[in-house]
Amino acid sequence: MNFLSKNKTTDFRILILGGTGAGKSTFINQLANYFLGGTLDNLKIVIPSKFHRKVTEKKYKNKHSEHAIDNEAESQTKKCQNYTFKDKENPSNKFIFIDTPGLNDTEGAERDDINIKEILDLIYQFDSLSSIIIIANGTEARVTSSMKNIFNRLANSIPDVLINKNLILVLTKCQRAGAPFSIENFEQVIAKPKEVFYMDNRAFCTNPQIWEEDLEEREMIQLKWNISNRTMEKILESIKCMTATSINSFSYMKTLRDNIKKEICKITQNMAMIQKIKDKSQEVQSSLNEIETRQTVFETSNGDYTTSTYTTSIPFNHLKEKDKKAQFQIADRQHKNVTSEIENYEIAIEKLEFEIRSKYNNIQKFHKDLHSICFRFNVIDELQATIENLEQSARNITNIDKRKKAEDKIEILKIIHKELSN
Ligand SMILES: Nc1nc2c(ncn2[C@@H]2O[C@H](COP(=O)(O)OP(=O)(O)OP(=O)(O)O)[C@@H](O)[C@H]2O)c(=O)[nH]1
Ligand SMILES: [Mg+2]
Repeated sequence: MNFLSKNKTTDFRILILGGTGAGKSTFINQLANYFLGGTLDNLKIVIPSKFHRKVTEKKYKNKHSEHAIDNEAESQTKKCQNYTFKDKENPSNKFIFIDTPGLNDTEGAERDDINIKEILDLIYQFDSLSSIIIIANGTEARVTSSMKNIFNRLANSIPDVLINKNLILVLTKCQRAGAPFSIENFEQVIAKPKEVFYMDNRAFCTNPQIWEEDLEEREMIQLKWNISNRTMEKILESIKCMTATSINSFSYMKTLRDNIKKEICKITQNMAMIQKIKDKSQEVQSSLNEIETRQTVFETSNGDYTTSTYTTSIPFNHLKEKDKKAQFQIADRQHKNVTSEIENYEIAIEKLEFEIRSKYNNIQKFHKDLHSICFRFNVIDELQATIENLEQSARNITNIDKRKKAEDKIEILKIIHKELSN
């Protein structure tokens, strides 16, 4: 079933997501065999793995970013990578699958942040995205925390329309009958997929020496191979039926997100500036107290200055009358200068506070706009996550000054978080 006019060329861009080791890269190998006419005796390898260490297709050589092929605990795919295949029915159409690194792996949260950023930077470069395929291990009953983690963090940056209408779930390492994976749980925790497919891409995951020699084993692998190919065909049909979501909504989301970031950054700067001004103002205030004390008032017959009972380190009573008057005038001048300095500080603080108010209003407005495109987006949760990350990093800073600076920033962000939560 071809829903597209033969004359029109279309690029289908499909983002593959999933936890570490779910089978994303293996899925792409299976896909490559579907497109390139691979067979069990002539496997096409575009991404190397434990049993197939060499890429057989010239076009895909040096493309992959697999590392530590023998270490299953570590994410093997290190970078996002596009794999482009021509549509069998209409070769001017292209399917561009994007393999991504698995998140929440043994390399820690910072690595995940880099991966999330990389995935987002990549999709923001496209003009449209046709589908998101989530690959999950069908033998696991529930959505893993890594899956939840990836999805929640990415879904904040993906328009609802793409998740509601163009999400495909592929369960690997299993077959439809008896797969323990709970779709209900997936729908509750992640989202309702448009379609669910099952496959066991075992040809890439077992030692070929064994099934080459063992007839029964080979029959079983062949059967799974055929099912995988038919499933691929259905997946591609499903993708073709999906309307691509224009990247305009992505770039608009990105603009709004960047705007929020800028406003938070400006508020942070203004708050830091206010603190500095307050410190300075306090210093000046204490010098004002000192001047006021010194501005001890003299009373004279002509009444242009008055006397006080106060005595300072300057022994006023021993000064000549004209010197007393000079002292008074110096103190008086200083008093005026310092008072106006304090007033200027107050004006500056007021101006900065006014700016902060308007930044908070802007954030609310951007947040509302973002929320209408992506209901999962929540600036408060994101800020909370940023604060937690910063707190974790701050704990590892050994330099006292740098640590204090980081802690001050965290305090400011906490204030912003509180303000936005109200
Ligand atoms: N039996 C079986 N094993 C699979 C299947 N898909 C993947 N595997 C195995 O699962 C492990 C991980 O597969 P990958 O394809 O590298 O997983 P990935 O999602 O790309 O992992 P990262 O790149 O590390 O995030 C490998 O040992 C594969 O051989 C499948 O459908 N059936
Ligand atoms: Mg991989």
